[in-house]
Amino acid sequence: MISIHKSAGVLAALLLAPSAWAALLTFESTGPDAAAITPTRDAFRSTVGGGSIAAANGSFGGLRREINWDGVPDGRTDPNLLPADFFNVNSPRGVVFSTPGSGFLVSTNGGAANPTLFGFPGDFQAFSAQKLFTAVNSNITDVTFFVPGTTLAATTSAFGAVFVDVESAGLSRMEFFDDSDALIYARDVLVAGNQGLSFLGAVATGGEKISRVRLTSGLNTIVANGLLGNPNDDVVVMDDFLYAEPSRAVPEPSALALAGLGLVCGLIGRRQRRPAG
Ligand SMILES: [Ca+2]
Ligand SMILES: [Ca+2]
Ligand SMILES: [Ca+2]
Repeated sequence: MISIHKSAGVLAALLLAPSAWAALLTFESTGPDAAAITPTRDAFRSTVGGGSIAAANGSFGGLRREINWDGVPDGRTDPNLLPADFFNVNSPRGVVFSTPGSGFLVSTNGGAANPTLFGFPGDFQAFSAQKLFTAVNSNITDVTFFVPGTTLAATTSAFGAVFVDVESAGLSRMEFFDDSDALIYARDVLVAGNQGLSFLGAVATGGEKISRVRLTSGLNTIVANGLLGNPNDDVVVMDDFLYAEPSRAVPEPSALALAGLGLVCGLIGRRQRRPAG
């Protein structure tokens, strides 16, 4: 099942003047294997800048980034926690994670052709072989954006992710917040069935700036390898993250107009002196 369409964020419409944001273009699909969602992933890639082979730090032509977790070294994979800032420090890609839980885990391949991902042999498969990602002791992962390798706050214009083993409707979702922390997009992840894969991505088409992405992955939690937070609810983990290149949050044009010409020139000068990310 594949669909691409415009989706207004209904909740945000209740909170914001409709003119504050227009619409975001949704890319979503689900199915039993990687082939089922790859066309949608590819359409999302094309819309956000294209490319299929990553350069250093998951960069595609300076237009977008990806994280597939597969290159995370053994010392930072299950049972060891992944540092929240790994993808802005160790491999600078402009994202830092946070969670109400106790950290993050990347699964290990353990040298096996078909590793038992997170210790659950019948639940997960990789979209990109072999590693997956999850929060620990929580179903919430927040993603915030930085100019890659710096502490300068940034925003993105698009984000997408692969979800693994979504079996219950309404429990897994993706939400975007702007730099005022206002909700500008929310959508549930499509159900894939046991061990299936789901892709959900959205692209801002009206200049919306995404400052934070909240990923809710099921209702269960992974406490440790092979150990769930409760025996009953849907456990969901994630694979590839894809997003437009984070760029520095800058004042609105109207604010710039109020500033002196000298200040504007100063900003441009500083921007030009910063090395390319
Ligand atoms: Ca399952
Ligand atoms: Ca992977
Ligand atoms: Ca599940």
